[in-house]
Amino acid sequence: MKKYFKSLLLVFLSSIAIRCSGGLNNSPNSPIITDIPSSAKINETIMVIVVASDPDGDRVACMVDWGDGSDLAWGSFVANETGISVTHTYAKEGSYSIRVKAKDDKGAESDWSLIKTINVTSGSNIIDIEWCEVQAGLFGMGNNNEFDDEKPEHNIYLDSYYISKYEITYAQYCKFLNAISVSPQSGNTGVVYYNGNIICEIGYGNYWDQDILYDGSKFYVKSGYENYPMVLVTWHGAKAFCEYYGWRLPTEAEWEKASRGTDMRKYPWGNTEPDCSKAQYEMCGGYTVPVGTKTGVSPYGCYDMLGNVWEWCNDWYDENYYSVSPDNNPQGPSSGTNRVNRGGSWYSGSGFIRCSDRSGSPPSTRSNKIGFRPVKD
Ligand SMILES: [Ca+2]
Ligand SMILES: [Ca+2]
Ligand SMILES: [Ca+2]
Repeated sequence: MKKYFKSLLLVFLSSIAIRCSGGLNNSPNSPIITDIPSSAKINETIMVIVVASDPDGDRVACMVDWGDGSDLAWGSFVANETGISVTHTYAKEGSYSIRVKAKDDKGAESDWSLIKTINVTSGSNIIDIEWCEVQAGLFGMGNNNEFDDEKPEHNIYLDSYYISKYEITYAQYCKFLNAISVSPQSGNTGVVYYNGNIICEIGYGNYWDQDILYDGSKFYVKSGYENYPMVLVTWHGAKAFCEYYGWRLPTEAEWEKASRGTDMRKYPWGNTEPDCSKAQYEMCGGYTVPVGTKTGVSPYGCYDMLGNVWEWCNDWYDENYYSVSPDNNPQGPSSGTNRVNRGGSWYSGSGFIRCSDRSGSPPSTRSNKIGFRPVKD
């Protein structure tokens, strides 16, 4: 009996010894990339923040796979759960997948982290955008005399920003499609996916003469339509374009201020009714026209804020939002089913050709009446 206990004790002691010598070491968890820019320029130093944790509280080191074939190397060990900043520069344009792995100071390695994507563009401004500056300050938003979703009129303060003078054109969007190395789903036509979302549709059909086409390796614009506004682009596609170049979609408030300025005017040009010299809408016949053709310019110098194509905004659409909106840089409701469209299109009757008119569509909508324009801070 005594001997039995003695051997049990020995087993127990030896298991402690194994523990102390590290025999039961656990691998670190796969690290988390907590901060990464969505886009960068060639040769720009980018910084990514990684956090690695180890179940045993061991010191940890990380290895980053930058997705561009550069050598993999372990960084220095730091204390468990420390934010590690790592820097890199890319030599070529492209969309890169970044992932990270950790090891603890006993040599055990984690799995790779979830992948994050970064878009690297050439140092020059490869999409030529003319920007209109909108100064910081208050403006009156909404309209008490029109549809319910425009009520109540309310004052909003916005920080300064720049908005594109024109709607994004086929030529500009085509450049983007070629830069991100995607292709249409069905051979040379159909929808185009990027990062899991449909971003646009090309080869739309016979009645819609204008289009982007695909020759099997590159996108190109059907001749003569280069300066027509990009359409059949989803909210995801508008957003992806903006983010690729380091810009963003306007908030609904930013769109409205850019279109009407600060004096509560009904139209970008003032309070006189629209006509076909000022905007492209239903009365004028035909479809879209080249951006900047119509003369109804806004107080900040923007063209086609009304008509030609509706424009995607970043916000979710909520018809009651104006009664609960914060008065400082509102970002829209936190959830919804439709994203905001503003300004009306070539197909809209004059009642929708007003700066305060509001509308929305599901973010996956592809319409030949909806395009967009970007903003930047
Ligand atoms: Ca460990
Ligand atoms: Ca427009
Ligand atoms: Ca409306």
